[in-house]
Amino acid sequence: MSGLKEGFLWGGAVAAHQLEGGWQEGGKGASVADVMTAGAHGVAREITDGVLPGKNYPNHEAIDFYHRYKDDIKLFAEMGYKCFRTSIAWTRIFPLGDELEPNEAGLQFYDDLFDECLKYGIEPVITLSHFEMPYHLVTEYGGWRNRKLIDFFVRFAKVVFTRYQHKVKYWMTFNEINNQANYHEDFAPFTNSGLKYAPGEDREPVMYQAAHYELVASALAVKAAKEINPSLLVGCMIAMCPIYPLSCAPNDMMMAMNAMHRRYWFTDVHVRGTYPQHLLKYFERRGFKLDITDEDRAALKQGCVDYIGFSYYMSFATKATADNPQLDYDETKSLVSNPHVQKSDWGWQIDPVGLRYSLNWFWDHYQLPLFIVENGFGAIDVLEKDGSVDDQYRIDYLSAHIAEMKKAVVEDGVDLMGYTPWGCIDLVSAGTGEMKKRYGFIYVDKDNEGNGTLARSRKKSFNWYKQVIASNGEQL
Ligand code: P53
Repeated sequence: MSGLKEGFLWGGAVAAHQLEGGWQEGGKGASVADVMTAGAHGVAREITDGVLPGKNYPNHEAIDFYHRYKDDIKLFAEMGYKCFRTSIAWTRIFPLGDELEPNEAGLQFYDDLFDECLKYGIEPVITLSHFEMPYHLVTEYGGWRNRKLIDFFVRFAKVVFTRYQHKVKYWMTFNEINNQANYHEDFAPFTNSGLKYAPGEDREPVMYQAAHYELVASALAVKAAKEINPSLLVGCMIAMCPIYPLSCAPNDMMMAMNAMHRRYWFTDVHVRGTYPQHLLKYFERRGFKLDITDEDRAALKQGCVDYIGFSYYMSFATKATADNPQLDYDETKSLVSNPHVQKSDWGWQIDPVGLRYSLNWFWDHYQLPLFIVENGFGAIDVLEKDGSVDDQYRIDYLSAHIAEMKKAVVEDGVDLMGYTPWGCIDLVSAGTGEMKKRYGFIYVDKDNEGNGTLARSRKKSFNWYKQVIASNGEQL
C-alpha cells in the first residue's frame, strides 16, 4: 500500500500549442505561440510582429498530435493513464478571439480527442488558457491590459463547458497565471497575458492590471461552470517554485517571505476571492491605481476555485542585499544559486524535498484539494539504434519526487487528487522553443531545426511509469 487513495489520478500533461501543430487547420487562428521563434538555453525566443517569412516557428507543426492523437493516446493507455491533461487551443474555437460564434471544426476536434481518451477510461483534465491566446487579441486590444478580454474569455469558457460537460469534469482556467510576476522579461507577460510593453513603460502596474482582469475572468468562468453543470470542478493553476532564504539571517527570511508574497498572491485571490492585505499595501506604497471595481470584487467572491492545480519543477533561493532596504522582490535580480541542490542542463534546481514542502505550503494556506499537474525533467536524450532511450536520469528525478509526494500525503495528511508529469510525450519546450529539452516517456523523432520523421518510441521511463501506475505508486 503506497497510501495514495483509490482513484488517484495518475496521468500525463501537455498543452495544445506544444504538441498539436496543425496551426492553420480546421479554421484555427494564430495564437501568441505561433509568433514565437525557437530559442535555446540563455537565448530568448523572439516574439515577432505576426508570422514572418524565413523564421523557425516550432509550434506550427510541433509533434503533429493534431493528426496523430489516436496513436499517442493508445500509448498513454498502454502506460495505464487514468487522466490526460491538455488544453483546448482557444484559437481553434475562436480563431480571432472576439467572434460571437465558435468554430465548429475546432469544437469537433476536441469532441473526437476526448472520445478517444474516454474510450480507454482516461479522464481529460483541461486547461482553458495555456500560453496560447488568440494573437488577434494582442494586436487589436493590447492583450489582457484591456477589460474587454474578460468577456471574450468567458464566452469561450461557456462554449466549451457547455459542449464538453459530459466528457470533461476537471478544468483549470489560466496556466501558471503567476509566471508574470516576472514582468521584467518579455516571455511571461506575453505568454500569460498577450502583453507587449512599450520601451520605457512602467511594466509592473500593467502586469497587476492584466492579472486582475484574468482573475475576474477566471472567477466568472468558475461561476458559469457551476450554472452549466454543478458537477464540474474548476481549479486554478499556479507555477510553484518555493523560494527559500539563502541563510537563516532574519532579513533573508523576510526577503524570502516577500518573494513568496509577490509570486503567490494570485492563489489567494483564486481561492479566497479577495486580495491579500500585503498586496493592497504594496499597491498603496508604489502608487499603483488599478481598475478594480465593486462588481469585480463581488465576482471574485462568487467564483472561488474548487482545487489548486500546480506545476513543480524546482525551488528558488533568495537573499537580502544592502541596496534593497524594502526587501522588494525582482525575479531577474533577487534569485541566487542554492549550493545544496544540483541543476539540470537548463539551470533548473533539482529539489524533490521542495515538492513535499510545496504541498504542505499550499495545504497550510488554503486547505483545498491539490493536484500536481506538472512535474518533470527536461533533458537531452540519446536515441539508440533500436529506438530505445536509456533515460535513467528521468526515472531518478521522477521517482525522487513521487517519494516526497507520498510523504506529503501519507505522513503529512495533504489532500492530493493526482499527479500528471509534464510532457509525457516529447514536445516543444515553452521556455526555449527547443525539441531537445525533452520530458517524455515517449520519444519523438524531431530535432531543434524541425528535421525528423516524427516517429514515436518508448523510452526506458515508459515501462517504469507503467509499473508506478499499476502499483498505485508503490513500486518506484
Ligand atoms: P519548459 C518556467 C518555470 C516553470 C514552468 O517548461 C514553466 C516555465 C516557463 O518556461 O512552464 C511550464 O518547456 C509550462 C509548460 C512548460 C513546462 O513548464 O520551458 O506550464 O507549458 O512546457 C516546462 O522546459
